[in-house]
Amino acid sequence: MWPIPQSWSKGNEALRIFPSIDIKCTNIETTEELTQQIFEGAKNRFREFLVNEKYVSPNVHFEIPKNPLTLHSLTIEITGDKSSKLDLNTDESYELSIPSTIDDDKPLIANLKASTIFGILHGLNTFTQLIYHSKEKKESFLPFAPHYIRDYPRFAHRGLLLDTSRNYYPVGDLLKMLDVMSWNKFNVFHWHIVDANSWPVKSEVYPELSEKGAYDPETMIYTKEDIKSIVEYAHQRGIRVIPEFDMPGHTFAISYSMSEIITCPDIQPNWNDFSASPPSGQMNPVLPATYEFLNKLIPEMTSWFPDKFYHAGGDEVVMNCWKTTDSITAYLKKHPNDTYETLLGKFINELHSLVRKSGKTPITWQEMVVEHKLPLPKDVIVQVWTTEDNIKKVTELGYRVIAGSADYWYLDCGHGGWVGDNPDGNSWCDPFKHWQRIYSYNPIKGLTEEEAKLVIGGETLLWSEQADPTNFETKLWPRASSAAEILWSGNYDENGNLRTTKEALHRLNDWRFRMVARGTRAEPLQPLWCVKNPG
Ligand code: CP6
Repeated sequence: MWPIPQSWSKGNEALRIFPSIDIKCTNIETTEELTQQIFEGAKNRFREFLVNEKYVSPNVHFEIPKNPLTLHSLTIEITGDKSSKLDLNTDESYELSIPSTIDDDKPLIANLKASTIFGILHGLNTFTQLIYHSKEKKESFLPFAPHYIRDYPRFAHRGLLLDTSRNYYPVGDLLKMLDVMSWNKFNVFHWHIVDANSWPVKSEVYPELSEKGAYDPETMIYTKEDIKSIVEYAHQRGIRVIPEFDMPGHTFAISYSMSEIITCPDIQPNWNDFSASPPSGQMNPVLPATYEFLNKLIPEMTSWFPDKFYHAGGDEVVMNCWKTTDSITAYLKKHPNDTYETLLGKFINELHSLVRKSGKTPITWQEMVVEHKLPLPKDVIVQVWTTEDNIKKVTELGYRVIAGSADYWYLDCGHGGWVGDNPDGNSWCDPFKHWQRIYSYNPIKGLTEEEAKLVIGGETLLWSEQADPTNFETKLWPRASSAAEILWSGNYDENGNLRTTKEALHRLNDWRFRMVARGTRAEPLQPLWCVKNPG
């Protein structure tokens, strides 16, 4: 079972379960129409698992009684908010009970209750993990009944970042990733959709951005319709899509169509003096044309993504880029009260105010408040990506935090350097973050109770310099599952003991094989021998 429920009691009976099991939600008619659609979809997927999964575990064994009882039906009830609204405050808790004894000749009925449809989705996903196929009997069973599970997330924001700029991913690959995310109870897809290398978004206000800046303007793009279908698919699975349009750094790709607003573009071979990753290029904060661009682009992009959060970027701004730009030097001569830092503040405030005007909350990378010390309003959410101590720094400043330190939760590390001229091939976030290290990350380590309340959750991240559809599933799974359990179940169990990799290993092996059975190219943690012969 992964991620492990907050509270789970189980027994020793094995019940039979058939794909024809009766599933009904007693009060579905009282819910919003879209909620009903989400329920229908979830029910169909649940039944598909019953029909197709036939998962035989290499390490979970159970005995089948001579005359096993059959689970007759699953009764579901939505007890609270009947809407399909999904945001940071959505109640995702659920209660699942599967009895194993009956009075008289009454049928066995399992019960799933949740405040919202999204709790129901989590409960159904948990339920699928209780089912194991028997090779001998060629039937599916629910071992270890009776089950009583009461479950809720430790953190409200449980995200996965994927970068679709360094390498392109077709829509179908993203949809498949959303499925696996939902099984792992992730609820945020942080879509790092554009960056310096390519601009795959087909804007209708500025079509030239992707016509000139996408790897292929016809085939390697995301249209408004693509985005809509991805957002809807995610919502059906309890996942919010938060787009990131990273600015003012990481914007070289804009220069393919609007070179006038990008400073120090692609200066070779010294790109490293001007940006953190090649090609260099930053938006010019002193030009009216830059602000005109923001004023047209941001409202369009915010209108395509319904979520109330919007990531406005803000990482790795390199002042040397602006310092070597003539128009900026000239501007500062004319405006002696301004500095490079006040120009950065002006740019970010302008960008964030456009985000707020669209009714959304801006998210920024940590640099804007930690390194550049911009006095941003406290509604801004800050994503910390360098060392852990920055989480404390940012909460002390009073901001809400998304945690995901590079030396724990970066899934791209350990692949060697991707800049071709680096002879030893290392990159600074090496080594590879194995699942145990990812599992050891505590987003609220060393924080006071008050500070910890500001940590809304975390994200594990896959930057795509060396990932694309051929290998990203293997890079994601099952290591992202490690982060998913920390975010859902928390670092401590219900008795207050630190969760251990020793306890987790058995479950994660089982979960990895189940994901593989579902068609996910999740990589092995051990030789099969070790899985079958746990120490
Ligand atoms: N791209 C963007 C990146 C990284 C960041 N932002 C990054 C930096 C260091 C490492 C890995 C990734 N590739 N836009 C930092 C948030 Cl080790």
